[in-house]
Amino acid sequence: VTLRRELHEAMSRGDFCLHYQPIIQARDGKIVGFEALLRWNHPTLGNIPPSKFIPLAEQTGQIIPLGQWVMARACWDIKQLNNRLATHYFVSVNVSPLQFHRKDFVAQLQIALTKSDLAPTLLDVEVTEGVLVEANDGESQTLKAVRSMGVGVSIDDFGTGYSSLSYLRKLPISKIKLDREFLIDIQSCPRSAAIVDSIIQLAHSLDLEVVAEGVETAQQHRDLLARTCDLCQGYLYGKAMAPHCLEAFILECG
Ligand code: G
Ligand code: G
Ligand code: MN
Ligand code: NA
Repeated sequence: VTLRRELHEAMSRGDFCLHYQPIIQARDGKIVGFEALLRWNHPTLGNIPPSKFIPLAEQTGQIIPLGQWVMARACWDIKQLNNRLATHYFVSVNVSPLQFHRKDFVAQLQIALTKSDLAPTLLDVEVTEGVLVEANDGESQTLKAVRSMGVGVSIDDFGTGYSSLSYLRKLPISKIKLDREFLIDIQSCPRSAAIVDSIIQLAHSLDLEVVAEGVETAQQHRDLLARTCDLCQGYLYGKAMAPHCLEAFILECG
């Protein structure tokens, strides 16, 4: 049986779960939110990475029910965490272009928020640049509707996909997520450092927050802080973890 055919059973079998990776404030290292990352724990094959199964789910259309489940579950989990700890962490949820392009996307967001009772300002949706570069009138309207609900919009993998920046001017974005690629040699390569600098300045001049992804070393953290990066995410602070591990992690790392 191919993985593609198993996706459907996997959902009803309850193979999928969400893990959460901390996002911290660069200036004080405090946790401010989490990115929800989908995991497929297959009964015989073990963990199957999202890079393998997300494309399959997109080909089969399973990404729609799966994406709706992710959205609802992520809002629910973070609301429960915030209730237990009296905190206001946000959750950032990856959205496939196929989900975003559906006309019921905004309604699905609303359902997830209503069922979980999570404040809309504590939800971000992550979309890739492709969605924004190619946005037509309908999609601009969707973005506006999302933002007017109070939900944030982050650009994932910023800087890797397209060179067009005109959408930044036209569309109501709230954060950009600087791709890991630019951090890898920020110390040794003046060109990478210059790109990071420029992206952060561009973002700030447009009132956007910057999240640096894939921060692995204390030196990278210092370099980002010196460049006034707002938020950071990466193995330096914590890997994605199961919801039941979050409370202990937070109490330990604040
Ligand atoms: O940590 P990681 O291997 O989980 O993530 C790999 C890729 O899978 C990332 O590009 C991430 O955006 C994507 N991804 C993870 N979870 C989801 C999800 O719930 N929905 C979608 N569409 N993509 C996801
Ligand atoms: O594409 P997206 O940014 O949504 O996916 C995040 C991916 O980056 C996940 O696969 C996650 O496991 C991975 N990731 C998160 N932090 C780090 C890090 O510090 N180093 C590396 N190499 N990967 C990371
Ligand atoms: Mn992401
Ligand atoms: Na990313």
